[in-house]
Amino acid sequence: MWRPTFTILRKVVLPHYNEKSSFSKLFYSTKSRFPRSTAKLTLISASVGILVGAGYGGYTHYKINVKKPLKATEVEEYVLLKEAPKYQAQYRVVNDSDNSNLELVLFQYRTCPFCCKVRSYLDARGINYEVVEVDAVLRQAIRWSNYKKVPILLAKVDGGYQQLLDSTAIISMLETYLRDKSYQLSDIVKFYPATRFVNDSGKIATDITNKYFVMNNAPLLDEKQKAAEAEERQWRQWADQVLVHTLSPNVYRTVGEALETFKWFEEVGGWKQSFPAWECALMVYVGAAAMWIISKRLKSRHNIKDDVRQSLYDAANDWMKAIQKKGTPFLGGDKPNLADISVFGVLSSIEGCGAFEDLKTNTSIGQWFQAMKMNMKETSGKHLASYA
Ligand SMILES: N[C@@H](CCC(=O)N[C@@H](CS)C(=O)NCC(=O)O)C(=O)O
Repeated sequence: MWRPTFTILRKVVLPHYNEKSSFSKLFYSTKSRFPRSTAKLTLISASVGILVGAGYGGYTHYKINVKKPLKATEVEEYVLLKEAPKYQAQYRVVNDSDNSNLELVLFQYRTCPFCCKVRSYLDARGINYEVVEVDAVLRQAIRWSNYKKVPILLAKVDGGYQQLLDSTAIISMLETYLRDKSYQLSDIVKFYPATRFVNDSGKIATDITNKYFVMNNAPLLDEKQKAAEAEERQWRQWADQVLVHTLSPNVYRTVGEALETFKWFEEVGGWKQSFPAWECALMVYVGAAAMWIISKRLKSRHNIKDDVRQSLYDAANDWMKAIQKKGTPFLGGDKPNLADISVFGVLSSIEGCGAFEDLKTNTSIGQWFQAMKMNMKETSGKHLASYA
């Protein structure tokens, strides 16, 4: 990546040392039009600029190609930690009837749709867990991890702590575990290889193979069950690839809405209890400004309509149509399936925003959302302040 810049560097800088070269003629032709000191200054500025450019190019090259070599699978994300990283839990969720034998810590942003999705799953399955709120600007609480996003779920396993990543993969892995507890989560991650790749923006991204699949050793499914599983996968995918992209342009639609949204994040995320005042202010004001700007880019990247609310309503209507077609309270029938849990989780991330109120007023999704909430209440544990 930085080689072309290096070639330019040689061509421009070397004549400086060898005034008799053909390039020096070029330089001197410039000299005839500018005073020597101006020309010198120009050359020095250009050289410094090029050196900085070359340095940055070299650094980027190093970051992409040397420090983090691209490997197809087996990336360091799944390294087993011998010891738990130091963390300060904000609260824990305790369900006395949890028999999962899991010890989990969720590193999250309270209102990140992917984190909400994981919490919805844990609550729907009545699993105990601790929650660590991560500062979205400084991200100190996940410094220990080489995965730079949330959610990260840390699970105690034999011999250490297993990091699980990607909300959808986390849900599939836990569901696989609950169906057959003879496997440890450190074995189950092997069914879900993590792959690194450079995305369209030139950044290194991680994706997880098989993430929409729940593994099991059950005998072959009949056609009806197969169709139900395929439908569940399809809507889980829709939650990640369609629904989630309608959120940011809606909750950060104007500067005012972005600020209101971040103030709600601060309140429900318990930021004031977890971070000093200056860090809260940084998160609220820098976050709101950044997200207001970014949301405009996200709007065009994901083909959201100019009337952004309409895209949100369209998504909700598509989802409700699928449920109405089934004639049951949930897509999963009388009980929510993983698609219901995922859609609920994603939507719950904007529950305190004006956009969510508008959504309930303008579509019929409110009734399903309320039914999900009631369902979740029956299964989820109690929230207890952290003892840490
Ligand atoms: N595919 C991932 C996406 C996770 C993700 O994008 N999380 C965002 C927060 S909503 C994040 O951590 N972004 C990086 C950052 O904040 O710097 C998942 O489903 O967990």
